[in-house]
Amino acid sequence: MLQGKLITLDEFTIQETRKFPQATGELSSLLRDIALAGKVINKHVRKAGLSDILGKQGNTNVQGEEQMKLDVLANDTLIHVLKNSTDCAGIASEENDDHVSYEDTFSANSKYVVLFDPLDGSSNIDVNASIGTIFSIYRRVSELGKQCTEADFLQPGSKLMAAGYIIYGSSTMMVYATKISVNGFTLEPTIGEFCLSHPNIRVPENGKIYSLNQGNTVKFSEGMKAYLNYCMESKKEEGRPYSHRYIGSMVGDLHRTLIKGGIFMYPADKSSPNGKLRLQYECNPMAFIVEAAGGSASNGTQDILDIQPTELHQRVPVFIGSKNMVAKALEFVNATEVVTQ
Ligand code: P6P
Repeated sequence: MLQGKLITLDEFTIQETRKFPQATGELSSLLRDIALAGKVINKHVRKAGLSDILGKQGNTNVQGEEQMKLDVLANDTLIHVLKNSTDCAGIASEENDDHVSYEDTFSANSKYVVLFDPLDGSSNIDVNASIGTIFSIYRRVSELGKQCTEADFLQPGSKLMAAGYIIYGSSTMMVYATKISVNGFTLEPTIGEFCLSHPNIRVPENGKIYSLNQGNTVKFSEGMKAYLNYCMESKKEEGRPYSHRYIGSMVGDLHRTLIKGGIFMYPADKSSPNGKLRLQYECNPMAFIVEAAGGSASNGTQDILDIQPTELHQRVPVFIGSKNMVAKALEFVNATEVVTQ
């Protein structure tokens, strides 16, 4: 609510478009389509406990992960809505082996492609914890009028035009970033519109929360173990010991980090040398959002957004959040000798 008036997502994106005379409104239209898909998914998530939509689909996805019924519904919804968009040439999804190129003339002449994790954190569906849809929007590099190519979907995060997520939590919010700013919109269910509720989100440079699956500690590097000890060391003047918060849903953990500050990590470990999270539709969009809000995102040695993808479903370690906390974590992780406290 700004100056007592609700600003809808559409009104906001139109205002933003007006700032760029050369803008065509295609990106705004694509964001509207993604928001529509989010509203449809939200409808099913909100009543999941009452309809036969909970539980497992009975098959596994390209990741070898058991698909939840809502995963499949969310994936199908996004593919269908974006196929009918006039601004999307094709998609890639966590749930699909390969990218999908839309063949109708409108789509083939569209200049954007979209990658998404349709329902991240789906293991939380049955226990009613926050889950989310994560999306990335790139300008295609293949020729307009032709089919999309793999290269369209293997661009580094630094080439992103926009990225965002929809979090199905205590309220349903859509947060998206361009290189200019990060803004959050809360779904007002009585009018079915996402309305501006968190203008110009900035990540605090420092925070008091560290977030990771501490159950993996025995498999971490010595540097990573040293950093965890640092987090738990009681240094009141530096706000330590930090609090540990971990939902096991990247969107939930990252949304808290974006709003309150802190650091979220999914490091490499002995059994997962590249960590668990996927570069193209989890880490890159989240890194784009967090860095646009003034935070940092690294794989431990390189800015996430600078990584040149080689495979659609590749995984990367991730350290993301408040700039100063990420810097401190990397000091420990990359130390050649034990960092003093
Ligand atoms: P773990 C959910 O399955 C997910 O992809 C992310 O949303 C989440 O951050 C991570 O995996 C949780 O993984 O190994 O801690 O259960």
